[in-house]
Amino acid sequence: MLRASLFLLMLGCISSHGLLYPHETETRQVKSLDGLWHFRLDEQGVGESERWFALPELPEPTIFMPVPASFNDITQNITIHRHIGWVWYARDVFVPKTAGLRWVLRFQAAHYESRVWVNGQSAVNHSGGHLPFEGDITSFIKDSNDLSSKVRIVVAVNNTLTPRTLPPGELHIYSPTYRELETPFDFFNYAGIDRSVLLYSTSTTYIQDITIDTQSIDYDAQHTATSATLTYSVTIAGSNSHNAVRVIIELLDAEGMVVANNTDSRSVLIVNKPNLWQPCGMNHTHPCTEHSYLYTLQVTLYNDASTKEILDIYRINHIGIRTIRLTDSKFLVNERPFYFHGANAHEDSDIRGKGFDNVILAKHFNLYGWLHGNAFRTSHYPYADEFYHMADRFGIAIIGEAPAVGLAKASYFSPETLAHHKQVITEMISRDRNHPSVLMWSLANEPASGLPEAKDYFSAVANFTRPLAAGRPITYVISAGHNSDLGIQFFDMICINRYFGWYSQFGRIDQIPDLVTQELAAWRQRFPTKPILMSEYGADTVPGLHSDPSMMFTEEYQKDYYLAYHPSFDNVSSLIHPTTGFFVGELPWNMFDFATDQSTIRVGGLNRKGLFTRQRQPKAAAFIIKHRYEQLEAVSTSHERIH
Ligand code: BDP
Repeated sequence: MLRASLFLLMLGCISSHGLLYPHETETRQVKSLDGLWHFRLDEQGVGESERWFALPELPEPTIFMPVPASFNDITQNITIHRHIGWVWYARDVFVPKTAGLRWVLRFQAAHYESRVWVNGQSAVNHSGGHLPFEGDITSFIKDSNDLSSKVRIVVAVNNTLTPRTLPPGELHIYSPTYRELETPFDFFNYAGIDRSVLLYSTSTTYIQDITIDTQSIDYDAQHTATSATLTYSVTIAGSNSHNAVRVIIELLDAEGMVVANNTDSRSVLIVNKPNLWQPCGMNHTHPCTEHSYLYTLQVTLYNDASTKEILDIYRINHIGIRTIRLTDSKFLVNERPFYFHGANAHEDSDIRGKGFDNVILAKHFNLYGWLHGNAFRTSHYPYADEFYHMADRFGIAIIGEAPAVGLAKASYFSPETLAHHKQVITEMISRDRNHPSVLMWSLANEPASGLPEAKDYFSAVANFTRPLAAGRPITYVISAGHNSDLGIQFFDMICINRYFGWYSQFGRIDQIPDLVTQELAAWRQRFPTKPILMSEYGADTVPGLHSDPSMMFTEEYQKDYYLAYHPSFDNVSSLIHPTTGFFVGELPWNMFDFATDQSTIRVGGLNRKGLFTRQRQPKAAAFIIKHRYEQLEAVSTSHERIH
């Protein structure tokens, strides 16, 4: 209860409502606005002063631009590829004006600064590249008897990053024709409307937000779950929300049978003999090609106690009953040790850039199934919602990461950045907290955490996030040394990225085992009560390049590199050594090759540390990792209750 009320208190300060996924139901229509939009660059940055948002058409030259997609790689035009600044999108749509309905225009994400006009009037603005935003556009919709009832949507998006954005960046203007955006992170700054645009309707009194958590699970002596207690809260908003509305909350099992219900907007649901959500790829759970057990939460809003007139229905079809608990040395899911073995990823693919695509989504999960990979970090920003829906279904664990990558300088740890960091953490948790697959929040990647400024900054980030964390441990991912990091003391887990034999000890596979062993031992010594995860390790590999003995960049080197790390992991694994181990997982960098800025270390503008190419074909090391994960799945875990 204390946690819930703190959560509401925080929401009072920073608005994050309206992040429920736009599902279609009996009372809600969803209209996709994906497709080809009119598009143009605004190289002089004059669009707003020239009021392009109010014109019947964008001024020429325009081209067709697919939505969703990053705009950078769609054409052969290098100016579009490397454009920094404003771009404009426009399209028309017909929306029926219907009494009692509100229409909401929803952007699943646009990178980075967005301004949206509807019929020439400002409708919504947003700052941040990886989370949804929306605006109620009902007042802009004309009567359908009016033959000019079309709705014109114009969007301006600016990809310029600054020392105050997340991720940060710095624009250098060297001459009128030479501008560069310095990006202190290792992926291409793809931009545009890179996730779907939706129009959805709700009644004017509507379900605005739902939170649900597993509070506890009871077990019998065989560790079979006998009952579970879920806490939930439903927020109602709109015209009639303060009057006599009635809400019915029902939990449906996979067959659609109601297994628990309640009529309070904030209370508990008790489920007898629950089927637990399990992460895949453990000896006691299912393979990553099969599904976890999911319930559906159905919330029905009636206009009064007589329950005659339904105002709104909303369903969350990915409710998983499970608990998470950390001990000094283990990551427990449903009170049994969980071991993260998957690979990090990026939202990145040919032509689309960071553009969301169901083809890439389905392939992503098929390849994790093939690899026996049971986890990924949403490095280095929150991914499209659909990734979380799929992860819930397959039981793939997600470490949800905030877009705070590249906090590389003292000046970036500013009060303005901290305020924005809190905003994106609030938006991320509000959007993702109901997904059982999200097992941990990572609040930054490789910040300069050895700088004195980092200490207070991360203390503030941890204090802010802890009451919102919805039962998940919090962490950030560390590149600093075990004796220099100043911030992780405030967090729950140690996640380290290490590149022995790649960014140091070039070509010296033989040096890797001792260095990894020493590194893990040193962190353990400093933080004896925090489990440790290897959150990145990897080597660039050009597919088809071979050598024996293995040399850097060859497929053989990538294989040898991974094989050299694993014995040191196994020596301290919490799975293999239940009483002495403290190491809870390994995430290679990266699952797929991905685009970066051009540089001398990025052949063809790609980071080539993928186990798979950018086209999703395996390199030799993918088979090494697959074999290892098959073996890890065979390690059985104790079902004794662990204290
Ligand atoms: C790590 C970063 C990751 C990079 C990787 C690399 O967390 O974003 O892509 O190094 O250099 O330090 O491959």
